[in-house]
This record gives sequence, C-alpha cells and structure tokens, in this order.
Amino acid sequence: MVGGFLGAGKTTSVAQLADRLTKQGLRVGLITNDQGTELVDTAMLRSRGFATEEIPGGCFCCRFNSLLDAAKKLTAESRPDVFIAEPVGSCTDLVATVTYPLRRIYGEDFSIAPLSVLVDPVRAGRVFGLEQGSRFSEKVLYIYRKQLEEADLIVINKSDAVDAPQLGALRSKLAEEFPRAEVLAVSARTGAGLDDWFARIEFAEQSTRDTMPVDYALYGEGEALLGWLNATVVLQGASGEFDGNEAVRQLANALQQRLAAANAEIAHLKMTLSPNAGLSDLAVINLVRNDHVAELSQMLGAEISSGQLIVNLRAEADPEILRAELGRALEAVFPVAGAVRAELEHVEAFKPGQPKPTHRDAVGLR
Ligand SMILES: Nc1nc2c(ncn2[C@@H]2O[C@H](COP(=O)(O)OP(=O)(O)OP(=O)(O)O)[C@@H](O)[C@H]2O)c(=O)[nH]1
Ligand SMILES: [Mg+2]
Repeated sequence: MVGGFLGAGKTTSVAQLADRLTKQGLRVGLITNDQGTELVDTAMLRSRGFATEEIPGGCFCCRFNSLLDAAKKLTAESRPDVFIAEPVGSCTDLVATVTYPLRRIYGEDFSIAPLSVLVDPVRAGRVFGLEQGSRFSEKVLYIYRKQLEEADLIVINKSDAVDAPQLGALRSKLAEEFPRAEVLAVSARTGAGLDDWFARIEFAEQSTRDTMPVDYALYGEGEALLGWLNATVVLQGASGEFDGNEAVRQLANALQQRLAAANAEIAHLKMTLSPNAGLSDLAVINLVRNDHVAELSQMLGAEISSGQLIVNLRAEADPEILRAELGRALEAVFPVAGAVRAELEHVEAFKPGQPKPTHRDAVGLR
C-alpha cells in the first residue's frame, strides 16, 4: 500500500512503481479506492495501460472484502505478481485494519510490503508549523498525524518543489516526531530518490509490531469535516472543436477562486477530460491547496469536439457548498451561448461516514 494524505502524490507514485515493476518483467495489478464513485485516479491509471480495479464507496478498511474481490478479479484477468493499492487519502489505521487481517486470513496468498506514507512538503511544512499558510482544522490534522505515525517509511514527495533548507528542516521535524519511521525524500515527477524508496519496498516484508491507538470518534469527526464532490460533465463544442486543456484549466481556476471566497480549504481538486472519440488521450489537472496553481499533469494532444469531464474535489467544507460552487463555476466558464456547452450528467456531494473497519487486529501475527 502507498498511503498519505489527499494530494500527496500517491497515484503519481503508484504509476511510477508500476512502470518500473513492469519493466522488470513483473505483472502488476493496481487497486484504487475512494469514498465516492467515478474516480479520476482510475481513469488516469487505466489510460496509462495498467490493469486497475477500483473500490468505490468507502475505504479499504471498511470494505475489506471488496479489496479481496478486487485482487481476485485482477488475478482472474491478468494474474499479477504484485498488487499496488492506493488507500483513500483521508484514511488511517491501515496496519491494524488491512495488513494484519490480510496476513492472518490470507497469509499464504500475500506477502505485504512495508507501509509507505507520502507527504507533500508544502502541506507538511504548514501542518508542523515550519511554514505559514492555510491549514486544515485540528480534527483533520489528527488523521494527518495518525497516517504518519503508522508509517514504516515516510516519503517526502515533490522534493523538486521545495529548496534544500526547507527539505532539511522538514526531514528533521518528521524524524523527531515519528522516530519509528525511516524518512526519505523523493520526486515522483522527476524520478529523484525513487530507486532508493522502491528498493526498500519491492521485496521487503512489513515487520510486525503493536498497532497504534486510534480514537475512532475523533477520526470520524475529522473525516466528516471533509466534503467530497464527484461529478461527471459532458463538454460539447457548440460549433466544432475546442481546446480541452484550456477548458479544464479555466474551470479549475474558476473553482479555485470560488472555493477560496467560500473559505473552503482545498485538499485536492482533480479533473480528467477524455474525448468521446479517441481511445487513450486524456487531460488531467490537479490543484492541491488554495494558493497552488492548477497543474495539467497530462494534456490532450489535439482539440476535441466533445468529451467527458470527471471532477473529484475534496475540501474542508460543507459538501453542499462544493456542489453549489461547481454549478456556478460551470455556468461562468461555459455560458449557455458560449463556444463550449456543459451538461452535468451526475453529481454526488457528501461527507464520509463514520469509519467502521471490517476487522481490527490490535496485534499482528509474528
Ligand atoms: N512538483 C511535483 N508534483 C507532484 C509530484 N508528484 C505528484 N505531484 C503532483 O501532485 C498532484 C497530486 O498528485 P496525485 O498523485 O494525484 O496525488 P494523490 O495522493 O494520489 O491524491 P488523492 O488520490 O486525491 O489523495 C498532481 O498535480 C501531481 O502531478 C512531484 O514529485 N513533484
Ligand atoms: Mg490518488
């Protein structure tokens, strides 16, 4: 499992690790997970040719059996040697609720690698008071810290986005706060440090230890402060082709401005636009905090005449605010008489429910 808070770079890293394992001749099966349905991550990983199953509608720990079903389905289709699973970014307690039960019940079938927890250095700098900037509220930060507490490897990602003194200060702070974990720095974007990280997880098995205490009431309250919005929208050129990359960029910018005005702290806004004609072309745009600049991490190679837009937004705000702001942003960027028409096909806005793990093993088999 590759864990870490929303927007830390899990999917980007999973794609890198899957690429590398594939090049080594291993078959890889990927498992994505989310509280909602219609996942940007799944669309993105599939567009890169990886066998991917998604577990929507709840975290791995609460949908343990679905995790196994996903593994079985992948096994039937492509017999992977390695599964890489990305848990929901607001989820914690994975060792007690996933690793140990998996080992207890299916120990013959799986060997489980050490748990990596990814960190966005700018976000973490704010969380640990090293830098100024907007933060989540304390109950959300409880989850953030618990994720790091159970890590075997804390992987500071996006090392390309901060300078050496910032990285050094964060490394020291994380090593001091979480002495059990090994702290690494990588860039899933440039590839820096990845060899070192992957070498530690590719053929290693997670060591057994007592699990951390978790206050599930507080964990549930923290999750419930986060609003989730998943939507699909059809974009159609009113009179011919349009620039899909520019369309998603404009929508991301409009949403960003509106959410900032509504005091909603963005954890991750991600969108994909896939043309209705054309197989694997995809635009992917991400925004990981209110004062970030939306980044197109994949671009469409040509103009399109119509396409399907998937919007996944996670922010600390009432989900109904997110729904309303998406509606207004769509109206502003794609006005009725404009060059591109937008039709909202499906939208769901909700708060994650109280986490209730299927299993919780306080002690793992040794
Ligand atoms: N600068 C930089 N950006 C990165 C790096 N890795 C990922 N990103 C960007 O960070 C954003 C979030 O990346 P994802 O891989 O989608 O993050 P995630 O942890 O899977 O997010 P959720 O699934 O929403 O929790 C995207 O814009 C990525 O392109 C990196 O090493 N450097
Ligand atoms: Mg992801």
